[in-house]
Amino acid sequence: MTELEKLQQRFGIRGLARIEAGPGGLPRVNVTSPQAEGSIYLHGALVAQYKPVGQTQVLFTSEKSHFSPNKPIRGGAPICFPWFGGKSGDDAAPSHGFARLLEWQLESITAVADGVATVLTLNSSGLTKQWWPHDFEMRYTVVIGRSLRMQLQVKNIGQTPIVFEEALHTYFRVTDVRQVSVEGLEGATYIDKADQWHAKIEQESRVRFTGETDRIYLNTQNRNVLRDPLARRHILIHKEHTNDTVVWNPWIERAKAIADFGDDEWSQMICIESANVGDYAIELAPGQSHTLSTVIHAVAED
Ligand code: TA6
Repeated sequence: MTELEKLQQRFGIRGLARIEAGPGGLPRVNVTSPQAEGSIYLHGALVAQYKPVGQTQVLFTSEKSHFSPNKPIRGGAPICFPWFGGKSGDDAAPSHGFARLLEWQLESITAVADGVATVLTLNSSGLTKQWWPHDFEMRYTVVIGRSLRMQLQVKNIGQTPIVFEEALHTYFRVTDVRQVSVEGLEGATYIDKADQWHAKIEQESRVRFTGETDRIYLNTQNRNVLRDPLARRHILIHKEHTNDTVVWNPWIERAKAIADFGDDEWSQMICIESANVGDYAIELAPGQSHTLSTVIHAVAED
């Protein structure tokens, strides 16, 4: 029996959840529930697809994405941990940390009231300690149902405090990014990485996109609304225990420079990321835990 067959035998749920090989042979959990379908790769615990019944795909994954053990999948909801962006003082370290590069362990798949819950774990190891010399346990719960619920718990199982950054770097699929808007950011201070990292204050109740956008909105706990009028849909993004919201679109020139991103794909996506970065990085004493939570709810408009 292959490893995949063993996983299917142990965790598969007839008619609800199946473990199969995705592109590159990467194992993934395929969920088909009465309310929605979706897929989660063990590689990086990457939620790649989420599609409520009767609606179109909510998440974006690049046609050019790698599907290989030592590269991140481009799209879905990558987990950034234990740093966001580049690692300070270490140019050789992988962008956005190592959690999205490693294979997570499947702990359980269960039918729950609001869908199908998949739990994956990642614990510190000799490999992770090459990059980050701390002892931790991570537990990631993904519920695919009327909403997409993603909860990332980090526990400090070491003897000294740890400080880490984290984000669910979610790529939303949109009809045309030039026609969408994002609400819930008005009044927040943001770092504009596309404009020399200048600090600015968001003036718009509905943020629109007209060029490369790379912003870290600081100390904002608001619900966001992504409106996609051409898709006759809006998406509610609730978040708990996260203080920052990152909004990113590479636009035309940056898209061309990203090898695992199609030159024309920039118009089909927007990243709205629930994060704790910089001054809002998380500090845990030995034995302490923290859970970042994001709930995505797609609302079709008649
Ligand atoms: O979240 C926005 C960002 O930090 C951008 O600066 C850009 O680097 C993006 O993430 C993608 O990063 P990646 O390492 O996945 O190519």
